[in-house]
Amino acid sequence: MFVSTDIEDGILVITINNAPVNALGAAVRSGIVEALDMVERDPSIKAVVLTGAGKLFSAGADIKEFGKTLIKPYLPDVLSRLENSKVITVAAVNGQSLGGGLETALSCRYRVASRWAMMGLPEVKLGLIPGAGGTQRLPRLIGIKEAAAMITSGKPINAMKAVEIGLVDAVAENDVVETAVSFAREKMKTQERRPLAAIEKPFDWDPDWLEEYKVKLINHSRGQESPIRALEAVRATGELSFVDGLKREREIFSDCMKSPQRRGLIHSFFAERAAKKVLFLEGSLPAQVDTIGIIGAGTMGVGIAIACAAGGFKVSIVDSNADVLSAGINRILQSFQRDLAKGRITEADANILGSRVTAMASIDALTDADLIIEAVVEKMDVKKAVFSRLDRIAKPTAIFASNTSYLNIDEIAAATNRPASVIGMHFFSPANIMRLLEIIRTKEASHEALATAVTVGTKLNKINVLAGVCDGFIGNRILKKYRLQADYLVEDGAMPSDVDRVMREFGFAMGPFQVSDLAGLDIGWHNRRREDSIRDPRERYVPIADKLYELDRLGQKTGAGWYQYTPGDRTPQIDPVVEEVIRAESSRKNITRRPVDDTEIRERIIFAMINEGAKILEEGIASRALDIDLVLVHGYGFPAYRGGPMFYANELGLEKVLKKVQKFERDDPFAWSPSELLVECVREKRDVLERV
Ligand code: T1G
Repeated sequence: MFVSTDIEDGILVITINNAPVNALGAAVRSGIVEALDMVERDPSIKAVVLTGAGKLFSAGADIKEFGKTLIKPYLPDVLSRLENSKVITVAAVNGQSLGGGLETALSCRYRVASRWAMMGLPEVKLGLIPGAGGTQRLPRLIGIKEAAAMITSGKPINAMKAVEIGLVDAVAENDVVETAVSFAREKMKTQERRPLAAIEKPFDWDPDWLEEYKVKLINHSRGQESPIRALEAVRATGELSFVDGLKREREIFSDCMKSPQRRGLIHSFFAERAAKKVLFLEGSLPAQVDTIGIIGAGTMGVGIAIACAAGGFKVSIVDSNADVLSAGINRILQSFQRDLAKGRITEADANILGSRVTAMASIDALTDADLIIEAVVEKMDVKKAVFSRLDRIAKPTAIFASNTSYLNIDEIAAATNRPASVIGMHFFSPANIMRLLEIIRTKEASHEALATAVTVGTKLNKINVLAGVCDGFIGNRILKKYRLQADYLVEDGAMPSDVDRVMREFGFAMGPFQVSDLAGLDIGWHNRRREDSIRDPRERYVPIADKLYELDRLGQKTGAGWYQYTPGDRTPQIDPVVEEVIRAESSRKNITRRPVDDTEIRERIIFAMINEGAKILEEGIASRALDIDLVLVHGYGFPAYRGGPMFYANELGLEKVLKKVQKFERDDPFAWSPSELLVECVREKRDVLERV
């Protein structure tokens, strides 16, 4: 039974009951139609209350149906029936009401929400637009400005905001269904509201505003089409009748459904959920973690502390430098105050969060910690010293995690007497914002230790990705290949601004040289010096960045790096000095600079990422291709609508990718040795880059 009905004194209560998220699959749609047929047949029914079973109202259309032949009744037709019901209809929004779920609520004449209900139209995040009347009904209810913001951002709003803008009529203090039933009884006595379909156009219709909004949207969307297409559908509310507007919405929806961006974003959606299931850890019990110790009150330590406190843990943050520790604690408390000021948390929440964090001057105080995360300087000897000391003072059951972004954690584990309890938890800065967490599976790591890290990561609302030990794990290892190709392209004939532009057009927020100027050229310089002793002599080395570093051009923080900057303005400006350094370097290496077109820039960078990802997969550093996609999308700005490098390779065609890799290999055999897995997939005509 996917839809249950219950008649209470003339009120028909329809409950959507399709675990886990009340998705509006074919059976649910048929169930709603059968319930509405009851209204037609039974004159004793005077009103309808529609709600969801469990904690959600409905998560909308069944995403698993996408790309398959749709089964009748189609959702837009079901909702038209609901909207034109001859009795009053009230949605009792008992929880999250998203996509088609909110469109269903909009097709009811009234809406009553529970205090914790969230309402949104996240379709654009799936590469789609609302396809069951949302772009036509919502603007008619709350106006184009509020509606455009909800529809093009895909962000949900809470019940208080929903009341404020008129999306819901009341917020239930107690049981939302009971409140909705009483609300329906009241409305039965009065002249009921007209259906939204009967409203000619939004009350604040303003085509000029829409044009201005569209420009901002295009600048913000980084090549993602769905927000712009959704705005086209919103525009129809002022230019077309409701019926024609629905047709326009359906046309645009169908276009988006066919788009590669929809495939990429749906892949990203399901990949994120697949990451919650670490198959080899199923059945492994995590350790009980109440207190988390964090060593190092620098940027990473502070971010991790904020995330852990927000995740409900007691946090002991340690730094031997009193000034650093004091500054760190202040930054943590200021973060909670900022959330309070923005209305994200209450005063009570801020106090609770603050009370969870304790500052300590010495790691000797971490005797109660169940999990200890070190975020000290990226030097192996320092980390080893910290861990061997921890070994002596921590609980025998305590689990140790290093936040290192590239050091060998097997080596760190060997410095302790508990290697099975030593893992990596690589957070991404800012650690309280970035959702990605690389959990590093060391050789000796126990399943309990890994399961503990996954459980803690989940409580921190992180996207957990398991990675094996190698230089850079998954993300930084691929990033290194990305950076190398960017440097090679500049030495061959492109300019940094060409490479950055092509990467932005591909969908990255910034290109590699802009990123370098933001992070600081000193970061890259120290990384290269660390690698000097281990760099393979066959690796082509480009010293242009070193030359800029030696000129004290560290990027935005010094007003000049790969670009120059006007004080107070972060806009990168091409600098002739840099172009001169680049030309001199090419000449010193007897490289005859040549025109490098956009296709070569894009393919050399993206295919280098794909090839390295395939090697990471074949080596077992990542266990699934989707894990690599998640790391690049959530840690390195790879456009989600491309799905990630591995999904993108499948979309391009693996044979095409391999052919290009082999072409580039002729110029640089070391940089472009093809992944054996990629070769195998092409040989076996597999269309998905995956280990079998
Ligand atoms: N359809 C099918 N399965 C869904 C689903 C959906 N809409 N939403 C979630 N699931 C699955 C998910 O894959 C996972 O499955 C399980 O439910 C729990 O999900 C016509 C066309 C609702 C906030 O974009 O945002 O309506 O891995 O782990 O963390 O205009 O799920 O267990 O097998 O995410 O508690 C628009 C998407 C659809 C909402 C709950 N709606 N879902 O989060 O659980 S398009 C959305 C979410 C549409 C209309 C258009 C979240 C959630 P499994 P979960 P959660």
